[in-house]
Amino acid sequence: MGRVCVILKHPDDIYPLMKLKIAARHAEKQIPPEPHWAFCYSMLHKVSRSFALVIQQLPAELRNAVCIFYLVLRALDTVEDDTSIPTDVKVPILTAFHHHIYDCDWHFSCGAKDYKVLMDQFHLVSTAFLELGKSYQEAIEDITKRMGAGMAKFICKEVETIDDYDEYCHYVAGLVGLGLSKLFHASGSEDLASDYLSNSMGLFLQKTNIIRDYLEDINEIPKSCMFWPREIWRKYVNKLEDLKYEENSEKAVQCLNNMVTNALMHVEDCLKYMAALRDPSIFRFCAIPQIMAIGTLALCYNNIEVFRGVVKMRRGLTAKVIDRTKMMADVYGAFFDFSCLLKSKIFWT
Ligand code: IN0
Repeated sequence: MGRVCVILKHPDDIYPLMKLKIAARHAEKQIPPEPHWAFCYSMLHKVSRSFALVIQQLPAELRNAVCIFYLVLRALDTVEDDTSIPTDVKVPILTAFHHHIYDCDWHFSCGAKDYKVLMDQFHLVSTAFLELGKSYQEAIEDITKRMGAGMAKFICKEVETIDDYDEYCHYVAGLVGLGLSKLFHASGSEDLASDYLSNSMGLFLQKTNIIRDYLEDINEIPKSCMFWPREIWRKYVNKLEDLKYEENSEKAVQCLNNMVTNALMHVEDCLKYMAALRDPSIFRFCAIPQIMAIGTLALCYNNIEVFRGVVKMRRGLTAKVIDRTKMMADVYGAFFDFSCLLKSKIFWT
């Protein structure tokens, strides 16, 4: 469907879409004057788009810490994802990344497009990192260390069991939750959340990405790692790639629904985590990605298109979520609505 058709079908998307566009333009004008901070914020806008807007609304000190945390994680991710780096080169970079962030002379060229620029200019991220308060630096260092070690452990390792799946997601996303909770606490705005609930926040987002990105990941050349656990897909097919073939459509959708059901187990923890937040801007920062995730899961459920192309929430709906998420009642409302949509797609036999 073309863009105009989508808008004609959803005319009430227009107002939030325009509001988002204006907010994005305003945010891009607010880039700080110091060159290293200017680089970090313009990079943030390039790699995260709408999410950058929500970061921008955080209180100043916390905003800087989250911006740097986000870029450090993206850089770590770029190293992990670059299949052209031999394992014996990659592992020491991943495991020593928490030292590299303190070293303004360190750099390693890899990745492509915006990510290549991020890696080539990484000294600007380090310069900004060194200006953060000690407690922010320590939280970022600790998570970078644990995540790098976890990524190194999972290089070339198949995700066999559901426990492996939870462990991998812990390293790449659960730890982000633990780190953010520490940053929120360090800013003085929030109580320190439990590690368990913080981890669930990350797992819910990451599992949604892994489900949505099946086709992109399986078609990647050279072959990239796959994160759907064998313990789930082996009930439906012999090889994970068999899910994309038309003759296996019925099995593929059953497997997909099993994956979605697994991700939904984290919802209760996520709602508990968000209900405990006090600062309205921190609340929005956490709630918007979570609502996008439950929306994406509802869209993916029972949907063969996951194995045929890209399944994504329409831009207008994303704009609406950003515009309308203000307090916990909005989160409960959105989770309720998307759960009803998902329930309507269950085939009762
Ligand atoms: C994130 C998370 C994120 C935000 C808020 C609270 C969180 C608590 C626990 C874990 C993660 C939390 O949100 C972003 C959202 C994002 O980047 N959205 C993209 C869309 C996309 O598809 O890439 C956008 O452009 O809007 C997120 O996905 N991750 C992330 C990374 C770093 C930080 Cl500091 C926060 C990535 C991931 C892997 C899910 C943790």
